[in-house]
Amino acid sequence: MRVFLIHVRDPQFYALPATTRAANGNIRVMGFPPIGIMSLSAVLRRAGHECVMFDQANPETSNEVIIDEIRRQRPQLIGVSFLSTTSYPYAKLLARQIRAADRTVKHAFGGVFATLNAQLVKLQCPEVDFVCRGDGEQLILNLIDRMSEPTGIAGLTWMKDGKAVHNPNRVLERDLDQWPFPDREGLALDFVESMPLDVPAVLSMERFTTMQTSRGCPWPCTFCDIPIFNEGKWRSRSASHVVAEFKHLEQQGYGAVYFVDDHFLLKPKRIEAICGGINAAGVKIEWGCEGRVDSVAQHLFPAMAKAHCRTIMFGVESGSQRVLDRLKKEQTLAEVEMAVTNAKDAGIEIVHGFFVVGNPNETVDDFAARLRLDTFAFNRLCVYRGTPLWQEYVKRGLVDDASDWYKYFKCSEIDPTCLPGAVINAERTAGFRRLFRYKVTHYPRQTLRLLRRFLRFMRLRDVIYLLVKPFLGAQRGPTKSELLSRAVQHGALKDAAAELTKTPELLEWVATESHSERRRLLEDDRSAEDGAILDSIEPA
Ligand code: B12
Ligand code: SF4
Repeated sequence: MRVFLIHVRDPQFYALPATTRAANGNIRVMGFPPIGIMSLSAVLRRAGHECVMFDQANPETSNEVIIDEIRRQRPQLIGVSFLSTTSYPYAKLLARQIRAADRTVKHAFGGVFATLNAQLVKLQCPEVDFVCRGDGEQLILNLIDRMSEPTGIAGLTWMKDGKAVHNPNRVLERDLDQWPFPDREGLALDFVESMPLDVPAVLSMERFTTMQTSRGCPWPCTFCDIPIFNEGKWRSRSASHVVAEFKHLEQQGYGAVYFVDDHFLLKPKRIEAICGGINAAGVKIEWGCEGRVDSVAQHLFPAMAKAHCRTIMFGVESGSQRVLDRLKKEQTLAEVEMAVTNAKDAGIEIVHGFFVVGNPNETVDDFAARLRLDTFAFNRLCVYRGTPLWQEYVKRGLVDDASDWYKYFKCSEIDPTCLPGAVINAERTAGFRRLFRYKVTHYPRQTLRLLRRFLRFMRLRDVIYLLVKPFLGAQRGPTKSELLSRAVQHGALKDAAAELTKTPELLEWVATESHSERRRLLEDDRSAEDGAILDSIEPA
């Protein structure tokens, strides 16, 4: 079967480098590759299907170009993938155009937002035949086999006789090694990971790609929807499978890899085996990952550095223990300082901190400046449906689940317990100023080394932009995608939507599942250090 897979992107996250063509003729894009559709394409090709991918990060794949290709190549299935609430409006507009161009082609949505809001999305987008929930690899194969009668396909939401049918969830697949490596060669794009991304991850001008070595995170942070998407579970590929992909990538000419895992630093033995495998294979690719500051794998930071890990990103979130507790982050400020220090002492070149500002009950302080972080990002806390925070706001009457489900909000815009937006922006700018001053005076050598790395891999103009960007002042008013999100109103659907908004029971179930998953993981990978945190995961 001929299948089209389209990644709908949020335009603010991508840019083109000065020379937009690579030596092989590919367009070069600064950004992350669409690993979701690349994973599906690899599975489809292995099963003998023909698959054509489009990534809208590529400026040459506008909706019009895709529609022309649909008319020309007549695929039987079109899979549209988008990550989040912010790209839903764009996916919706594309879906309408596709349906207008071809009345018969089957059309499916997938990704995190579609999964968490499947029935509502199906209701609001009649032009989409199927909403696919959760992992897509086996699901898309099943769908192709039984497209005209999808009754028994787990994980599918579809329409039968005018009624939305919500097939049961799929049983979460733990064997991730069964899937082929993502199809990175099926798109004529070369990605580079550098400015002007908000998060300069591995920071290199080498050919860049992402890899997913594990899925999910069993923690309860109130603002995050990873736990609900993964039903509170953490699943991983084996170390040997990951190392084999590293070898494959090196052969393909990649020089930098970033793991999109939600929590890479979870299982020490697996990390040790991955690092040992990379070294044994002589792979020189530089890589980066994300993890929690309370990781029990910190003794492995030196081994990671030796295996060319250049970047570790931590979810620091806040310098106030009160705020961390309020966000149910289950981490202490001492753990933050310890993790950052351990990573720097181990020789990790870029240690990055994600912060959220505009939290409920927040005050401002200088914690960020005291940390030995190299780079940092301060994002305004936003609330998305599917998170415990959204549910709290529903209870407090700050959002209406039935009419707001496809929107997202900056917390400070709707929650009176947050500092006002203007104060947050002023504080953020002042905070950056203090941070730069502190870095230059307390860690001059570390700052200089980082600057040298910037200048080695980025154009001077981009480096200057990176440095002055925080002081340019916050953008006023809602962003384009916020406006679009709010413009796709369907008042008539509100009552039907109210029937379908049943997140609370689901959230309680996910919390229980997360808890037992953490126990399972500890028992699975028990080591001296693991024992120390067994007590800390008892429910409060
Ligand atoms: C990498 C990443 C990014 C990259 C994306 C780059 C890219 N080209 O993909 C960047 C940095 C750009 C980014 C930006 C943002 N992100 Co982001 N991001 C992620 C992250 C960490 C990993 C995504 C990923 O690559 N997963 C790996 C692939 C293999 O999985 P996948 O895409 O889900 O695909 C699988 C299934 O979903 C399914 N599937 C997907 N599509 C389809 C289609 C069909 C037809 C089928 C059958 C199946 C299917 O099959 C795939 C294989 O199993 C996720 C967290 C997460 N774990 O998902 C957050 C996440 C998706 N991001 C999130 C957010 C909020 C954002 C931003 C809005 C942040 C901001 N403040 O601006 C922006 C918006 C970006 C946008 N809309 O395009 C939230 C979404 C929450 C929500 N409900 O909206 C997440 C869940 C993080 C979180 N903690 O909450 N992000
Ligand atoms: S630790 Fe990170 S990925 Fe895990 S639930 Fe919290 S914010 Fe989400």
